[in-house]
Amino acid sequence: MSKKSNKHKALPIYLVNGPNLNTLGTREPEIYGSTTLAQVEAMAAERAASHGYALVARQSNKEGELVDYIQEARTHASALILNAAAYTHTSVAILDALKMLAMPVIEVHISNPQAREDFRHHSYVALAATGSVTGMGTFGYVLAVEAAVNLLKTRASKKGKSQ
Ligand code: CA2
Repeated sequence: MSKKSNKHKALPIYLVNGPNLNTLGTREPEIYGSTTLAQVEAMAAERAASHGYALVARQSNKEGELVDYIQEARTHASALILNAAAYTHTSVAILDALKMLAMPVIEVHISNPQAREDFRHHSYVALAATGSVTGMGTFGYVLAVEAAVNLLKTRASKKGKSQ
């Protein structure tokens, strides 16, 4: 009979994308590039795996469903990477859900919202995020994985020192 390993397995990194990002790579390539969401998720999963983390990818066009995914992350994830898309600029519900998380939260935007229309300059997500990656194109998701892993390592070593 095979013995079960007691070795602690890290919870996955959650990658959550908001409205319209399911059509990534198919329109406005001058702003958002030509990489599809499936390719973005694969790139992020590959980078997470290189650090020993699984990646769970979710996308929804519905605000309430995004809140559900954030709540799911609370118990099932070690870190959250979030591009809330247009809800970034409008959703107090997403902000309230994010405030319940005690883990690294990385806000991602493919474009640089600060260089665009005024209504994109305010981010509710930023009020609860650990940090943001913006304006780096879809490679920003890979940078976000690096940032999440780095924060997790720093938190783990701080925890180890205090024990
Ligand atoms: O730059 C980003 O990643 C954004 O979160 C994208 C949102 C926009 O409302 C934010 O201000 C910045 C828009 C996503 C729309 O999805 C598209 C998908 C494919 C092509 C064009 C838009």
